[in-house]
Amino acid sequence: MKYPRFENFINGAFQKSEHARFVPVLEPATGQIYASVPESVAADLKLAIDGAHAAQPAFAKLVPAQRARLLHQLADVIEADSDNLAAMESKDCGKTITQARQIEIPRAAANFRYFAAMAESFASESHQHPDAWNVTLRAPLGTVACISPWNLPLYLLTWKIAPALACGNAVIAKPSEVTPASAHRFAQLASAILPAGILNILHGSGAGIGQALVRHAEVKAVSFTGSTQTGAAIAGDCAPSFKKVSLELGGKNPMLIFADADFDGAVQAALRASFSNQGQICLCASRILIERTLYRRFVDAFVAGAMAIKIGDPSLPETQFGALVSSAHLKKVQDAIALAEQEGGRKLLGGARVNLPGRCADGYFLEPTIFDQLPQSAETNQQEIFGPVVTLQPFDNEAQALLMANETRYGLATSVYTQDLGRAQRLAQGLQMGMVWINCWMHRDLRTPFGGAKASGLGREGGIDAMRFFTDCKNVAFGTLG
Ligand code: TXE
Repeated sequence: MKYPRFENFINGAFQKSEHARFVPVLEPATGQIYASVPESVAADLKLAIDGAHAAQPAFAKLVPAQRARLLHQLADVIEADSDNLAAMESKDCGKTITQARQIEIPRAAANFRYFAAMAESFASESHQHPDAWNVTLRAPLGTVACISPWNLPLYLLTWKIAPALACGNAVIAKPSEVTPASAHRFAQLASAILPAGILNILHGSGAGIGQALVRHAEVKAVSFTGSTQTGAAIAGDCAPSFKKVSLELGGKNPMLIFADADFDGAVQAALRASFSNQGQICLCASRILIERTLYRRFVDAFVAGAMAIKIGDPSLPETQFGALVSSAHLKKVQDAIALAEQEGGRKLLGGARVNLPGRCADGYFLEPTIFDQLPQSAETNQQEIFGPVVTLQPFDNEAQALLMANETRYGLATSVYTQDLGRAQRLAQGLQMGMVWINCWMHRDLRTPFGGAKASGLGREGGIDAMRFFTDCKNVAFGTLG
């Protein structure tokens, strides 16, 4: 059987990668192959680098309003194609069509709208001094790499591409080889808008074309979202040439629920935070810490809420919980569940693969899974699982909650549920995280810095931080004469 091929998009055209092998792309909800992508090789990279290098100077010379216009056009075509893109994303990732349609594809368009506005409003600083007048110039870097993962494919790809283009760079993007469909479609849509060479999309594995891209001397910066382990390897590959690198990595995010919290609101937030996108969002909460006086009541409500989540065919609008992204990832999460049992955890819900009838019979479905009675030191409470597996732990007071929240190597995000403003302020200062939400979860405002502390990353993206990352600055001091 012949499957559609998601060819590379290089220098304004879809290019057949003559030397490449093709690797299969599977639909997680069915386990069936439905497309293939090239395992790109050095010749493909050279073509992309040459095209980007030739096109970028003219792109950098566009006035901000012209670049903003192009970014708005990219948002327009995503919006016009949103039903199709959402269906593709759902099929490619196993995510629910509702999540793709209501959250991810609109957000991909919003990324371009926001950074279109940034392109026009990004201002240089000037510092006056009696002896000199300082002006900080910011220039695009040239050619940059955007490497994105499989959990929110178009949402995260555009989160990187949009600021890179807003600043006047040429982009070589490498989407995850597991979920290449929406990047391919986006290239089709962008081909009529962007000058040739300004956006290149290379498909293939991280170890192959991903590493070659990161190491290439002409690539001036790497923006990466993915695992902590891969982030460390990329940082190492960037170091010899002092390449700029931005790393958005894994997490083991706690949610802290105090006895004075709005109970129903906290339970609903904990359910969304634990099981949205089958727990495959870096911002998902995977450790729920609950004040002991509330513990039993919370456990009952949380387990009941999780039991009511509707697992099913992701393409159906009523489905709330779809498939995991791949059989390899399903196995990884199943191994983590087995480990939690070996570590003495009490399984309160789930843990088993789900066998759906009909077309999804071979899909990678797993029940929402809840454990408690695991010590803080257990691997299950320390290592990122990145699936629908959450642990519950009681705490006795604020100091203990803070200690437990901070006691992993990660530091991405946390949520605190309390009505006590003083406590919220103390915790916001004490939590070693890149992002703290008080009485909310995953509130994302594109103007705010996004990223993690400790092993959760390096640098921040979003807002002005992204514009600073994708530009180089030079300070010019004009001495005051006479
Ligand atoms: O991620 P990788 P994987 C976590 C999650 C998951 C684990 C592994 O725990 O189970 O990572 O997932 C490319 N040079 N997250 O294997 O390896 C790769 O091709 C250049 C958290 O998918 O980090 C893909 O495009 N590129 C996360 C991207 O990097 C390389 C989201 C991510 O792959 C490369 C996803 C290399 N040496 C997984 N190696 C989050 N923070 O949201 C790989 N790649």
